Amino acid sequence: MADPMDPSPIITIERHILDEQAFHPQATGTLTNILYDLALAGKVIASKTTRAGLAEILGLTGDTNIQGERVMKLDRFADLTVARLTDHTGRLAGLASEENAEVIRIPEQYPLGKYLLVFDPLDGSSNVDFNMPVGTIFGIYPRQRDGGPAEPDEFLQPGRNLVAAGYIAYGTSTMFVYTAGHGVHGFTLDPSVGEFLLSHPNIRIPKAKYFSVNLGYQLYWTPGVQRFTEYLQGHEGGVKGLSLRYIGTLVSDFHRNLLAGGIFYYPADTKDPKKPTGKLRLLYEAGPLAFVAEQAGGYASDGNGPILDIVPTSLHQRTPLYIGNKELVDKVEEFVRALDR
Ligand code: P6P
Repeated sequence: MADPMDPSPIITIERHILDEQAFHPQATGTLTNILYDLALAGKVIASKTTRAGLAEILGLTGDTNIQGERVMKLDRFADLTVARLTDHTGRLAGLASEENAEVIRIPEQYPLGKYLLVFDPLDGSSNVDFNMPVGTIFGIYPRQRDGGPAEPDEFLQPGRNLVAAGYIAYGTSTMFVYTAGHGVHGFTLDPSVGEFLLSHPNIRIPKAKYFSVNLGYQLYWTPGVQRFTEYLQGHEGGVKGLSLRYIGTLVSDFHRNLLAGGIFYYPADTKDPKKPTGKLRLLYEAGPLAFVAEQAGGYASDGNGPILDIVPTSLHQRTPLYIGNKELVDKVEEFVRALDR
């Protein structure tokens, strides 16, 4: 008879990685601690996103970021929160953020570490004013050089080099989802104890139920992508029974498709000079989520080949993104090869 006083196994992020220690023989605990730093940042950001309407941090700062996007107050708060909770620990040699044109350097008074952090501090921030879900995306790379602060070129690594990646989804609950190369694991924040607890071990993407795309731009897609969209809608031998779900926050659309099965895509836009290679950024959006997708049995492509094989040429480079069930992502590559070449 189980002891009623014995709590069910409470598995935190730290305990989970320690339990997985066998997979990480080289682990010195640094990676664990970076994930823990990010989990703390997530709790701090969540404390604001759940009260955004009250905390007078709605609205715009009046600034514009490198993307040419108007910076929301919560964007700036999230960006500073991640940077301040990770820049002094001696675990990182530099950071790259969607909100900062240049690499964020480690302040001189702090030691340098052996990892690089890339992140989108508040993905979907334009939705904050409408009480829609938002998220934080992160990726952790190994340094390519020893000594001295990380220079921009050290960040231009293919996603295949990622040692860990994941996201924090600020929705009806706050979830921390990560992979360190041995499966994908989800933790849900228990506000009563202020800790992320394992709730979704070994996530594997199930059979597709959804497709997620902004059909408002359909006229501007290539013939191959238009044909793929018709295929998803069941035309001419296409897939039957998929539902369209689109929130307009990459993290939320990806998270639903990861847990329920489906594909998200944001194609290149042949008519918008701002989006000739799509809207989403390779280094700190598509790359980290592609690592998660592949670790969960899915796949991510730019329409021609794996996102994880693309070597970035600039920090804020954009890419078309097709991510989710492998059989659906393979299909869009087939239509692009047949109709767009
Ligand atoms: P659209 C949010 O602004 C974002 O960067 C992603 O989170 C989201 O998937 C996409 O843009 C939505 O873009 O053009 O459909 O509004």
